[in-house]
Amino acid sequence: MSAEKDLRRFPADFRWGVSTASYQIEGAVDEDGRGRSIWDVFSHTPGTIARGDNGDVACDHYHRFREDIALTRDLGVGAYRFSVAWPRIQPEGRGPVERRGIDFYQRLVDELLDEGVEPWPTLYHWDLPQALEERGGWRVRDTAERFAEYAALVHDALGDRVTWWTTLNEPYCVAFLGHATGEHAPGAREGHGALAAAHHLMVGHGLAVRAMRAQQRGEEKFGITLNLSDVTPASEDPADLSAAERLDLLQNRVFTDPLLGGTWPKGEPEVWSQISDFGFRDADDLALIRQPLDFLGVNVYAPAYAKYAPTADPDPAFRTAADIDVERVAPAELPRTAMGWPVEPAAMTRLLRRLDEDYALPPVYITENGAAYRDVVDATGSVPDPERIEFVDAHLGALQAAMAEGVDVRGYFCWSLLDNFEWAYGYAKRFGLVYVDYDDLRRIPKSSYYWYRDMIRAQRAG
Ligand code: PNW
Repeated sequence: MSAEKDLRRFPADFRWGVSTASYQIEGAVDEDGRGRSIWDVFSHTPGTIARGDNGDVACDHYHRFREDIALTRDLGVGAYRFSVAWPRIQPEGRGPVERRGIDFYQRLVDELLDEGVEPWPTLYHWDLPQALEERGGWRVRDTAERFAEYAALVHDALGDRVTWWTTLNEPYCVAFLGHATGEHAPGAREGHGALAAAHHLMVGHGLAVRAMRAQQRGEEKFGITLNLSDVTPASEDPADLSAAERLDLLQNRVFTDPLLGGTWPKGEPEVWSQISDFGFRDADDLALIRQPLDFLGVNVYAPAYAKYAPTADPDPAFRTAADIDVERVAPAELPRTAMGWPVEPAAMTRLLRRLDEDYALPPVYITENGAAYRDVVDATGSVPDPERIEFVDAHLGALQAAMAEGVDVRGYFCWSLLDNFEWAYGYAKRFGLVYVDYDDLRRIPKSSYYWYRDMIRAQRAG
């Protein structure tokens, strides 16, 4: 597998990285003045997370970040994507700054720079201060304003040594999993709340980019990360074709049309008016959302196949994303990860091609791609994970195919450096290149870690 001639070749300046997120790895939830986030509250609510797990300790990265950065350095990646926990910086989501929170991220960034790894912070990877949730959270515009203030605070503290700034991670998940299906914090199932959240997240992004650009000191880059899926109709049946359009609209175009195309989301007009009598009209907001982007982060996991499946008994109060008469299906022959997600690398090529056709794209970075498998430590103390190697390798091949067609992809970040708190699935799902033993928090690099390292090294070898 790792004979050098078989390794894939990428441009010399292609950026290699790994990704993590604050609530999934940090732990230390009560330390150094950190306020509570919606994920603390949600994960401590019985019935929300598999096995009753929570992020109180997680990987204890808050105390072990030097060890984790050493692993990142030895992996040979040029970049480390992490997120900043808003409630460490502003425990109440507004007002006074917690200096110790700023200090932690300054130490983290300094350590990364000392080890020759470029820091790629994301300002929001889902841990909203609970105090803001209690004032309406992303359903209200005030949260977008507060987000921009917080972004400016972090940018002011780190802008002298950080070049790459990402505002939001996956506003789709925040809006729809958080407010429509209720699988994620704050666990709401309230129809229009999800669309209100989608709108305010994008407004918050626009305000934050504007605020950070106003403070810009040097060669800085501003972007956003979206989770996008290639959507295929389950059949040629017109009902499935329009089901696929609706799913594409909700999963992708709600965000890509305004952010990249500068238009409100397009799609079947009657469906759109059905699911959105909220917002999506104001021309000033559209201009705000459509800030020029220096890069687009795309998180790619699984393809979507859409089949028309009328909701038997639609709840009029819950007529939204979760309820658009679409069933997600996938061809039975596709392999599945431990998440049950179908694996189809070619879908990544289709997705990137489609984005490139529809929009004038800024440079694209794959900011997450990876898979959960049932990893175990074997008798020799190693963790063989050939399926993950195959998954990543095949997706790199799909990326090369898109690049060969002219899509401007500049980098790839594997999700994740470490096994971590996988949201509603808790610690049961392992996405890491490094195995974490949750009894003693020992880190054990999996075979995919060594494979990824060798692949990156071979690129350097020229
Ligand atoms: C992303 N979905 O989450 C996140 O950015 C990571 O924090 C997470 O650990 C990773 O992917 C793996 O799940 C997603 O249901 C969660 O469509 C759910 C979905 C997509 C992405």
